[in-house]
Amino acid sequence: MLEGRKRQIKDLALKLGADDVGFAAVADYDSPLTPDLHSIFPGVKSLIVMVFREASHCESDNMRIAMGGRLAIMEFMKACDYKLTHFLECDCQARAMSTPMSYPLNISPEGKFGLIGDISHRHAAIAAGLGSWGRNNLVIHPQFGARVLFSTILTDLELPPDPPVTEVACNDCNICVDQCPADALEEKGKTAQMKCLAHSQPYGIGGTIGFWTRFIDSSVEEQKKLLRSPEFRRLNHATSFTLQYYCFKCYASCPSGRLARGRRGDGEPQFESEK
Ligand code: B12
Ligand code: SF4
Ligand code: SF4
Repeated sequence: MLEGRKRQIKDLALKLGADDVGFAAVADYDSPLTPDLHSIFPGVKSLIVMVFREASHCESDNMRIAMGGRLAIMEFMKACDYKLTHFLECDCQARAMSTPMSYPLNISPEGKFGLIGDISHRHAAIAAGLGSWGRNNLVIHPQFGARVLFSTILTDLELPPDPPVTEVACNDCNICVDQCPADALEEKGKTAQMKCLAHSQPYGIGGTIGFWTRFIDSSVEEQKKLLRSPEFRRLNHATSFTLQYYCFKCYASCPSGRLARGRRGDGEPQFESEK
């Protein structure tokens, strides 16, 4: 009965367009820095994690192309989240909650000003048997590699969990570390978040605070110039369209999954060297 439900949910997620889906019991979600899931959803029993592969726009040096593609996948992921929660509530008589794939974030001090999500999709993906940690601190899917995004749905349905991935997909080639323009991956197992942030989101909150601080300290003539500067235009653009990433290097340069085609189970080799 429970296996049948799980099969139905999995089929729907794949039919909607997810590249893979995994299931975890709430007890297996082990993310020390993020809130207890019961504080979000009392009675939560299972996590359903969907995987979405990102296409090659993330390799482009043109950040409007890279970010435009990211915005498209994010929109699509949100629609899949909506449809799956709707199915769980209407067809399975369960309670279900979708969770933000990245934003909104808790921007108060206890959320480290937006550096800690209300749920960690990487830890959810690990619990749901969808990958292993890479040197880039991203979760690498056994078939599709690091270039995947995750979304997580919480439900009070008890669903049989998937076994964890035991093989490590990262081959320690160090490409991600060498490619990081901010030297944010020097320490194994820890991203230097502020270094990454300054580089990957120069027109985020840090850039905005920096701009307005300089603005306040400037003369009226300098202020007029600042308001016409490319910097202000970029800040305004970023605010209008949501946060913009200016770096995808550790994600796009990772060779894992580069050759994978199709959906899970097709058995494609993971690394170029395995071909
Ligand atoms: C805040 C945030 C950021 C912050 C902070 C990142 C961070 N290191 O935590 C900044 C802005 C720096 C950032 C950058 C990026 N992000 Co981001 N980010 C998030 C967000 C919203 C919350 C993450 C969070 O809560 N972190 C705090 C806690 C959970 O992390 P932690 O417990 O300290 O665990 C860290 C380490 O301890 C380590 N770790 C934990 N256990 C273990 C065990 C082993 C063996 C190892 C090696 C490491 C390890 O992993 C974590 C990484 O630092 C998530 C979405 C979400 N809600 O999950 C996306 C998310 C993590 N980001 C993502 C991506 C893709 C990126 C970027 C590539 C940017 C881009 N252009 O897309 C970079 C990659 C940076 C990097 N290499 O670490 C994806 C990752 C997908 C994947 N395949 O893993 C996510 C999951 C979004 C999504 N919905 O898919 N991000
Ligand atoms: S997103 Fe860019 S700056 Fe941040 S860790 Fe990855 S390569 Fe470094
Ligand atoms: S680029 Fe190499 S070292 Fe970095 S995560 Fe990918 S396989 Fe591992």
